[in-house]
Parts: sequence; C-alpha cells; structure tokens
Amino acid sequence: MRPFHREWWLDAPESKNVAAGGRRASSVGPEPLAIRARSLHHFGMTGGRLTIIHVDLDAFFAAVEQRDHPELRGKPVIVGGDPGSRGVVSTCSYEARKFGVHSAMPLTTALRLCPDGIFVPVDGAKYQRVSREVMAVLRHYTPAVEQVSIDEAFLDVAGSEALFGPAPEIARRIKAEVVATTQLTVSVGVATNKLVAKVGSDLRKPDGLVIVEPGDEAAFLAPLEIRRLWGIGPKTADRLHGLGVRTIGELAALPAETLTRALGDHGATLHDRALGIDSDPVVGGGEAAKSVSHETTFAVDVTDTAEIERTLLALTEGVSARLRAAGIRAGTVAVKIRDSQFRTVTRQKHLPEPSDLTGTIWRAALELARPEIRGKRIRLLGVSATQLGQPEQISMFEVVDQKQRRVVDATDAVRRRFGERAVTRASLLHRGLPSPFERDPASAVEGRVGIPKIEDEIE
Ligand code: DCP
Ligand code: MG
Repeated sequence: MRPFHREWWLDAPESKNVAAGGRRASSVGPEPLAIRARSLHHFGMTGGRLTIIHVDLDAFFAAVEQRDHPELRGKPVIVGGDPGSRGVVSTCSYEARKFGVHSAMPLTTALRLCPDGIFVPVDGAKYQRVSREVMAVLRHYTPAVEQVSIDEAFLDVAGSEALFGPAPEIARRIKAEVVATTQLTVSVGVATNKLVAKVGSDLRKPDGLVIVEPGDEAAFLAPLEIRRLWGIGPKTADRLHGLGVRTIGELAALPAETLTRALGDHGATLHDRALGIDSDPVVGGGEAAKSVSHETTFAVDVTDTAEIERTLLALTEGVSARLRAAGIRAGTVAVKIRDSQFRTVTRQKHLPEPSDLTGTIWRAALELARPEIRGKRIRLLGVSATQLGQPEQISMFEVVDQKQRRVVDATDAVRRRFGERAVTRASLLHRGLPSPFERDPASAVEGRVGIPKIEDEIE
C-alpha cells in the first residue's frame, strides 16, 4: 500500500498562509488554527481550482446559549431540555463532549455521563435567526452559497477572488466576520470540491481552517478514518472493516471489483470519493438547482403495484423534504421507470401550482407512473422535481392546503431535531424500503439542494 501519510505534512500555517494568500485578513478574536496539507506527489485526480469553501458553526446551539448566558461559558452545556424527559440531546458544548455526550443521545444517558452538565431547552427560533445572520455574512463574498443545514453551507468563490483575494483569504475573512457579527466561531474547509472541503472543515473543530491544495485531495484523505467520508455510515464501515480497510487510503487502494462485490454500485462511487473525486456543483444564489431527484434500484424486480406505489411515496418524501429544506418549490414532477429488460422511460408533468408538498408531488408521480408500470417487472424507480424556484418568484398566489403545510412543517422540525428517520409514514413502516432520505449515488451529479451528503449512505 502506498504510504500516503508520509506524503503530506501539517505545519504552523500562519506565515505560509499569508505568504501564499497575499493580503492578510482583518482578524477578530484569536487567530484560527489553520492546516495546510501538501503532498510531494500531485495525483492530478481532480485538477479543479481551489474555490470551494465549506463553513460549519462550532457546537452551534450550545455556542449560542453560551454567548447569551456568559455564566455558561467554559461549562458542559447540553441543549435538549429536561434531562428527566424522554428527549434527546440536540447538541452540547465541547466541554460536555469530553464526557462522551453527543447529538441524538437520550438526555438520560447524557445526565449519567455528565452529572454536572447544565441542561438547557432548545430555542429553535433564536437559532434560526442566528443562522440567517451567518448566511448573510457568507453572501457578502459570493451569491453562490448553498446552505445545507441550519449551521453549514458551501460557497463557490470562483467569481469573487478579484474582489476579496484567493479562497484561503476569503475563508479567513469569513471566520473573522462571523465572529465580529455573531460572536460565534466557525470551522472552515477550503478545497477544489465539496467532498474534500467538508471533510476539511470537520477535521480541526472548533475554530479550524483546513486548506487542501489542488492535487492533494487523495493524499489529504488517505490517513483519515473511512467514517469521515460521505456515504460511509456504520454498516458500510463494518463491512469495510471486515475487508481490513480502516483508512480512506486503504479504501482507495482496494481493487474496484472487490469493492463492487462487497457493496454493489455504491462501491464504485466510494472508490472515487476515497480518491477525493467529487463533481457536485455548489448550488445556490445565481446558480439555481436544476433538479432534485431520488431513485432506487430494487434488489429483486417488482411487479406488485402496491409496493411500487409505496416506493414512489418514499422517494417523493425524500425529494419534497429536500425542497422544503432548501426553501424552494418544484414546477414540474418527473418519474423514471426502468424495467427488467433495462428499458427506461421518463414522464413529466407540470403542476398547476409550484409545490414542495409530499402529497401533491406524490399524486403527480402516481398519475405519471401508473400507465407505465402495468404488466412490467420494475427494476428501478425515480422521482425528480424540476423547474425549481423560490416561492415568491414562481407563485403569484399561494394555493396551498394549509393543513398539509402545518403537518409537513411539524414533521420537518421533528426530523431536524431527532434525525431523518424519526418520522415516517405508517404505510412505509417495516417495508424494507429505502429511507426517504437516501439518495441513489448514481444521481450524484444532478443539481442538488438541501440535505448534506453525509446522510447519503445506502445501506
Ligand atoms: N442538531 C440537532 N440534532 C442532531 C444534530 C444536530 O438538533 N442530531 C442541531 C444542533 C446543532 C446543529 O444542529 O448545534 C448543527 O449540527 P452539527 O452537526 O453541525 O453540530 P454542532 O454545530 O452542534 O457541532 P459541531 O461543532 O460538531 O459542528
Ligand atoms: Mg456545526
């Protein structure tokens, strides 16, 4: 195996960054830790420019509470509510993480691990307000901002360098301006693509800055644990550990056919990712998403109409939740159907009013799919939403079922709080269907919005 880890090093970055990045950013607060990864060999696998920035707030909800209640600073703060309740931890301060507390853990467990923890309730409206302030700071540097959750976003600064300097310089400015505006710290990754930028921002939290130069992607990823890669959750990690693979470099070195045998098509995608290859564009601002789609291939070809319709519902749930997360609606719905003979048809339909509601999109998908599935053995199904836009841009008057709107808003809020699998429709329970939030990696390059890819794992 290639000793990737010897081919890059970490160094005290301040002098290098200034030398490499030109002008010094005005800096507020302590100088962020920055890391520069370099390889002796350039792999040339991505060849892109260093223009993608990923920004993620540190211990977001807990940091807001510590900011607003100085007596909580330096203390183990656990956001989630009463530790005697059946709720879960939303997040906790870094002081609490030392005790093993983490997001999604039952509050009772958090109390056991950290008896001196200070438990505070979730103030969603406040965090939304702060989130908007942070996103506004990011848009000072480029309109190409793709918000992927309440506290993280990708930027493509390709068009902004003349104004603000190279991407690492913009990253420093962003860190300083977020501190100046909100008194909160962010961790930032700068790379040639979203995959590597996101791994970078996560690597030196809190208050981190990680820059991965073009050509260094594979070497940068190589020594890291496979779990840091998009698309590798606990089950895939277990299977890969079974093959003796622990690091991303070991994954990249695995013969492609071994990976495909173990993980199917997902294996091929992972192999690319392990090399730091990712062509997913930043979708936001001027560059609107073109489509949001979910598709799934059945393990065994299916003829049962009820199963096909349930699967369409699961796929529609995923698509519509992503539309809502991104605050956009679809004017057109399309379905894709592939039969056992590999014949593929796509059918599309304009909606009377642009929508992000599961029910509306599902009804359109059913209408499109029903004539096409009759008498066929179905191998693959997909649902996609196109003609996307902001509600105010594409709808003159809102014709929305208010009750349905309240239900989806509540469902989305629960999912945000408790995880994507917390809520599912009764008709989808225990059916062995794909989770609505799993995307087929084959559709990876279409314009995307919404949910971060870290949740993409196909299990
Ligand atoms: N969140 C939540 N429930 C989860 C995960 C997250 O309510 N299961 C909320 C609380 C977090 C916020 O979303 O503050 C952002 O999630 P992150 O995963 O970015 O976690 P943090 O920002 O808290 O910590 P980190 O410093 O690791 O980014
Ligand atoms: Mg965060």
